[in-house]
Amino acid sequence: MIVLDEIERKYKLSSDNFTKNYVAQGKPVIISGVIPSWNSFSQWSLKYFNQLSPSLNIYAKNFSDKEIEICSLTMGEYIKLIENYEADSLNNPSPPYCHDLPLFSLIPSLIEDAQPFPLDYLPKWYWYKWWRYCQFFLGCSNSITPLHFDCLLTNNIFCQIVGRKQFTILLPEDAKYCYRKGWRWFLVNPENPDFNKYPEYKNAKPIRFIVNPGEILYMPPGTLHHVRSLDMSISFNIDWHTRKSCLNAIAASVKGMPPQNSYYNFLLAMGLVFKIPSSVIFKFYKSYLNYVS
Ligand SMILES: O=C(O)CCC(=O)C(=O)O
Ligand SMILES: [Fe+2]
Repeated sequence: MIVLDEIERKYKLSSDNFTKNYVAQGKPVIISGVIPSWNSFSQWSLKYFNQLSPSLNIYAKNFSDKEIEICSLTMGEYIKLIENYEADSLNNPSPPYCHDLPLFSLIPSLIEDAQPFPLDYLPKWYWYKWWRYCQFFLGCSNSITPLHFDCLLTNNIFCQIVGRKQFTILLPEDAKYCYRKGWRWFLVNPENPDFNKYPEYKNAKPIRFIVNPGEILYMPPGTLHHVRSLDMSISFNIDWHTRKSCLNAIAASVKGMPPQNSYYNFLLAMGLVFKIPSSVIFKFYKSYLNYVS
């Protein structure tokens, strides 16, 4: 049974409250009242990105049952595909999904549009050039990210700037009912579960809600999520560890985490646990941001 809207919503949550009642408890929450004061909230659109950087080379993904296919194109070409699809979705193919793009590093003028970023939600280690850890998601309505968890078992602060997204999430303890494929993907489609093929999914407790423009979603490590864009959408996230989540993630190396992921978690532990500054660690971590696991 799907539980609708079984997620807490808080207005301008303080960092103490966030840390004590959500991060420490492994509890998701939607936070409003932060993004609406950012320039991005009133200014970002695909047209705006196109004006800033029409010839920027980007990549986009097609998710199929078997694999993730990656294509490369320019921002200008991509935006044209989206505009055509949004204008007439019957006669234009669904564009690929621009997923996990480090756009703050590619177009640095966007950084000032996401201020004041709530840095006090994050460990201090991330404060220096925090935006380098962010990944963008640009896509047309009906873009879908299939069910998965974030591969380093990080916390996720997900910022929805333009358009709405429907999330179906499951807490980590329900992973065993969702038919895992590899390390991070799951075979069940929570929007239309095939109970004949995946009978155990009947035991799972999916939670479904909409994240509106201007809202932040916090997901604890290991939260399974399936995401559907309800509109043309612009979002970005920051995946981050606490000392505790980082050590838990390293412990997961013996539970099938791919060695490359363990390497990135080891780097983050060097920072969060052994206090090596992020200016040193980032050089080695950077390749993670183009890594499709
Ligand atoms: O917005 C999406 O489509 C996917 C988001 C996601 O998977 C994430 O932030 O980890
Ligand atoms: Fe994710």
